[in-house]
Amino acid sequence: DEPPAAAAVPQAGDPGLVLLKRVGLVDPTSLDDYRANGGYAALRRAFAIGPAAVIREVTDAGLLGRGGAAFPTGRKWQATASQPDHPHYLVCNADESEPGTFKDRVLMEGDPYALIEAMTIAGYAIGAHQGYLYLRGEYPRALERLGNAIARARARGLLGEDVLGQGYAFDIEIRRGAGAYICGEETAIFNSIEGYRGEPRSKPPFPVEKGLFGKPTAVNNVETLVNVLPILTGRAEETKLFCLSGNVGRPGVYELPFGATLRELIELAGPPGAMRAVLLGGAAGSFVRPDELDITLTFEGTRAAGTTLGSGVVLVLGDTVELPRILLRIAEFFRDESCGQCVPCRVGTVRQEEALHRIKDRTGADAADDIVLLREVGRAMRDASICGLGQTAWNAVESAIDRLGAYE
Ligand code: L3W
Ligand code: SF4
Repeated sequence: DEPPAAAAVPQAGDPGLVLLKRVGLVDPTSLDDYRANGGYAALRRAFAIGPAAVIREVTDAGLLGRGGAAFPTGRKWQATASQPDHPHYLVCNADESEPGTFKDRVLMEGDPYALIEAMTIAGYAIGAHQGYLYLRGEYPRALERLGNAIARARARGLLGEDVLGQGYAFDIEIRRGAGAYICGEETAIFNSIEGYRGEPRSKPPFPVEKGLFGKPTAVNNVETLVNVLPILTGRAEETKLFCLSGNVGRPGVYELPFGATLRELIELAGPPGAMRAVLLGGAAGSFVRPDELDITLTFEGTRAAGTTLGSGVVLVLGDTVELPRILLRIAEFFRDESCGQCVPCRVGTVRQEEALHRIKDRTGADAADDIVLLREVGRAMRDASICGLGQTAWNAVESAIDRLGAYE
């Protein structure tokens, strides 16, 4: 089912907005409206400066991937562009399944042409002629709007054999996920598009070398791609989207310049109530305490504080939550979503959930043995799992034990 409408944009019209500037203001079905509001200026500039200069500008801007892992986008594009093997492919990861993440949905529903333009620029930069947009299956409105945007762009020569009359061929196909979290993992996306089970592949080789159909592929998150538009049109200020939810007055997607603190973000949603903790980075992220709200919301700032910015999830837990139940829910999620391909994750996620069940109502010495077990299982999952799901399945539980004193 489509998630509930938590994706309000409380800041619509704020002049500080860069990525969300058109969301809520333009008609997302109208190509003319998009063009009247700055649309396709970035693609024109890309054609004017050429693919190498596009990659250089993205590299110089220091753009880091927004899907959670913060890999440098320019480096990824350069590595793909320089591969001698052809064809090259572009894949947009729009699977957005991290619990608490709904920023890409807001971009795709509110400003779909921006993603189509950004994918065209990325395809041009890496020398691809085909792009795939792998869309979360539970986003029917995004599907409709993106499908409409692609069709209109094609009809107006902005996709197809000769984009903007520049002799460059590029088209986009939408593929829908079918509800599996693991299909947001980049190599599982390749398998899914190729018609196989959505199971991750071992890396290396990285997708830049052997990706979709075994060919050089750049995979980028929606927000990452949309960032390329302001980079090419000279809007230098770098911002980040945050998905604020839980015990806050106005949940939604907020856009802030890098450098704001967690406290400042939470206060945008109204005066905060008493809180037990904040989960940063989603189910794969970690908890922080209410006395840690001065953490700077940058990739480095969150790393220095022993947590992660992840995909931008900020889930505020009020002081009445039952933490053991939340942890059990997270563990259940990972057990359910593990693809079962590798032992540490397939078995570890089950053992983690069992241990959390046993200690749900226990504290202190009564929980100690199972906490030792959780740590051992967690270490095995982190060190030996094939993909990010298993590697991060213990993060939130570990942080609840170590930072929040769960079960003390
Ligand atoms: C070329 C190398 N490319 C790495 C590429 C790699 C990938 C990117 C990041 O995601 C994160 C985790 C959670 N040459 C390369 C290279 N790459 N080395 O860089 O790679 P990696 O492996 O660090 O991470 P990943 O497996 O892509 C794991 C976060 O994702 N997460 C979030 C999930 C959900 C969403 C959502 O719903 N929007 O993001 C869940 O685990 O934070 O850090 O492209 O190929 N030497
Ligand atoms: Fe599948 Fe988990 Fe292994 Fe990833 S870590 S490949 S989800 S079993």
